[in-house]
Amino acid sequence: MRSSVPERLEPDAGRPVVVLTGAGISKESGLDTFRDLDGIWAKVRLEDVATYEAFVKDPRRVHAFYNERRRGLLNQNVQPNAAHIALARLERDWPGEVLVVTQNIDDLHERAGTTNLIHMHGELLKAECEHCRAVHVWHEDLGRDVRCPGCGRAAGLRPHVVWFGETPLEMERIGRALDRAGLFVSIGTSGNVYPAAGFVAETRARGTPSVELNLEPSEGASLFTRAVHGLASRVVPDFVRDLLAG
Ligand code: BJW
Repeated sequence: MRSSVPERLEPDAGRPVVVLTGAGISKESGLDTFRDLDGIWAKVRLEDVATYEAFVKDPRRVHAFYNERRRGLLNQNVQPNAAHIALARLERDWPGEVLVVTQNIDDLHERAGTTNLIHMHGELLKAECEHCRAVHVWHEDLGRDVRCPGCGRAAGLRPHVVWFGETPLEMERIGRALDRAGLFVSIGTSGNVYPAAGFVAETRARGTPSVELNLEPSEGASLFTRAVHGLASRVVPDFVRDLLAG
């Protein structure tokens, strides 16, 4: 059987494998993507829910948007799929470091068993207090009347997510990992949103091999060393199996 890992991609275990994931990896778990025809931005304008300005203008609307998505994520039918599970296996069985950098705010990578993980766009199951800056694990609906369990003040809690115009989380750690990476893998992301969309160009400039695993060619598809297009639940387990087989 033909390997899905081309020869040029066999990475040095002394350098990290950096995996970027996006909404496409969670689609088969029942969570919507953003820019597909049936995606979130087809139902709601991003300017109305995914900027700080929108939150200041209409906090009830923004809270309602994230409350609905939080309830959806906590639905028992939403579970990690074969792609999340394969990445957890890669971290467990690969002889070197595997770092998963996810743009997703769901917790499906953690639930699958991935531990070396950065949520660069935040986490839906956390809330941040604008008064005391504390971040709390949060599974309930948020609203203006809810008090921060840390400082006790109302009207300060917001979803712990990164909106347009805000700085993504842990960028220095991501930058250091990309500098050292022996392989960059991008899964289920359309390549529209920066800085994540620029990671492939950064690694390419250093001569680091890269692979895209996505349903269709992303915006940056031509920059990858190799691309495999198909459902994440199929192409990711195949890729991980072949990488581990050497
Ligand atoms: C499947 C599949 C299956 C489907 N199997 N695949 C001009 C130029 C450059 C940059 C800018 C610019 N103007 C403004 C900017 C900056 C801006 C930006 O990028 N804007 C663009 C729209 C141009 N970026 C920002 O503001 C960011 N901050 C920033 O840049 O700060 C400055 C800074 C940079 C660096 C260091 C320090 C400071 C913040 C971006 C915040 C993004 N936030 C959101 C919403 C919040 C979280 C949430 O509510 O969930 O994050 S937007 C939304 O898009 C969400 C996602 O994480 C993000 C990426 O989406 P993703 O994951 O790619 O999803 P889709 O739907 O686009 O793609 C899914 C893919 O899966 C598709 O290709 C499908 O085909 C595929 N797929 N099913 C495999 N089964």
